[in-house]
Amino acid sequence: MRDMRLQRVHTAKRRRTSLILLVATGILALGLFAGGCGGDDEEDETTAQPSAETVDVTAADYSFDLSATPTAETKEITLENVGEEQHQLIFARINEGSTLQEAIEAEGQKGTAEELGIIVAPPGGAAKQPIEIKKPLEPGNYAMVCTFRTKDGEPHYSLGQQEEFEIAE
Ligand SMILES: [Cu+2]
Repeated sequence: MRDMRLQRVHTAKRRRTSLILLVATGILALGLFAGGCGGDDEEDETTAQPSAETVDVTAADYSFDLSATPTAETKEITLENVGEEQHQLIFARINEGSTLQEAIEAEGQKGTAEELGIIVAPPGGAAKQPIEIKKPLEPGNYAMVCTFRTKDGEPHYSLGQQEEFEIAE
């Protein structure tokens, strides 16, 4: 009788041990899975979109490189300059019925565009503050341009320092 009870205690103990093992294995598997996902985010941009809440823009002579395409959720745009010339980032919404080219030629006037922010970064430095976006970006066409000019008088946007993108409905 005493032996039987002892055996039952043993069995219960063994069950509990295997349950703990199972839970531990589950957590480990979950961890591995999450780890795998994180890796994918960084390596494969086609399947997983990086967060666009903060968009980091790197300016060079004469281009913009964006960490992510802005979305309605974008709240902040930062600017770093790895070039040898000073660059600016004008962030604007291109109004319906206008093209980026028209907006640039009209310098945003005549209702072609709505400027949302301007920041400037010195060569090898960063803008003092980001462009802060207070409310969700409405669907439409947006652009980032630099209108500074080279010594020869050529505007940077015409040398490639412009990015255009759309925020979908
Ligand atoms: Cu520039």
